[in-house]
Amino acid sequence: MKRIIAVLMSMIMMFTFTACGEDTATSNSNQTPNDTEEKIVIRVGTTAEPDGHYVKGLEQFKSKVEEYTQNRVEVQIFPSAQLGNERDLVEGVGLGTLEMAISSSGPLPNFSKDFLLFDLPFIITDREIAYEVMDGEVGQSILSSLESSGIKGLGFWENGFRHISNDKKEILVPEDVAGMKIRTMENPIHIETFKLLKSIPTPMGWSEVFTALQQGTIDGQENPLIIFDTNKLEEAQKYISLTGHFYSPAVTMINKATFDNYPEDIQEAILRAEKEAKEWEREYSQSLDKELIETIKGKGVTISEVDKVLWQEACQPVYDLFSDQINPEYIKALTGK
Ligand code: EAX
Repeated sequence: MKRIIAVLMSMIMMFTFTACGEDTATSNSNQTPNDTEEKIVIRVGTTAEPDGHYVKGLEQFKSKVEEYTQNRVEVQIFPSAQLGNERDLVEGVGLGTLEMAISSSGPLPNFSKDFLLFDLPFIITDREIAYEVMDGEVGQSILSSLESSGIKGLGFWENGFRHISNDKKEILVPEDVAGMKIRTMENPIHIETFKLLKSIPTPMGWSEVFTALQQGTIDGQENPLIIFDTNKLEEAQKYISLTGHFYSPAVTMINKATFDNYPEDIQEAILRAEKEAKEWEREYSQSLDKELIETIKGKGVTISEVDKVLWQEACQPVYDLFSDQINPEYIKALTGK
């Protein structure tokens, strides 16, 4: 009897592995549907948490793509940096080992310098102007600069205005961050800006940040409130200053060769679903601003308003360090100057 059970168990194991293997094999190829109606699987990676704005937007994208393709496409969402940090995700999409990702624009200058535009401190203060520029010629030209890395940039979603948090003291004026170890994204302008503020910028992938905060190897970080809240940073950070020093777009992207291999009707369904999900995600992200301040205060965090003019003046010199790397037409589109 025992032998029969052992044989049955090994048969079940073999079947399970093979089925997953087939699924993985299909989802790794440059898929095109064929007569056997093989389902196209699109895996999307993100570092954000399941209850965050990226994943809620991706759930909109998933349901729309599956509806518009009559379920010939299945979208699988992998949150919480399961498939790696944002640089890894973008590299994977470029190599074609991952079909899609959504990433804050922060790491993207490592793939195209055009994205540095969005990292200039306080260059975006009005979302509507930002959306117009990102959805227009300038934004589309910046997205297409990813194609040399094998990536088709689909759209600019919203990460949001970034605020500084720390576990030492209330930060009100730029001088207050002097000497603090502040985690930044792996982005040259972010690093130089926090150096300018006489802090100690400490770039690292997102998945390492919570532990580094808990262990005290860094004193603070900077992110939109939704990222702070969905990553439970109140467990390691007691102060937030509403500096809004950077506005982060979040870019959705797909491996270009894989996308180009899809039949036209599936390409159109993906582009339509992404555009609609982008608009939904931007609305959702904006709607969170006020309620998150109350939610996070309710968790014992001190949230301080700051005089943004002081911060803007303190960060301004970083423009001179990078102006030769950023198309002046792009800066004019965002600032009018
Ligand atoms: O994209 O790394 C960061 O601080 C990003 O804002 C976060 O992963 C969401």
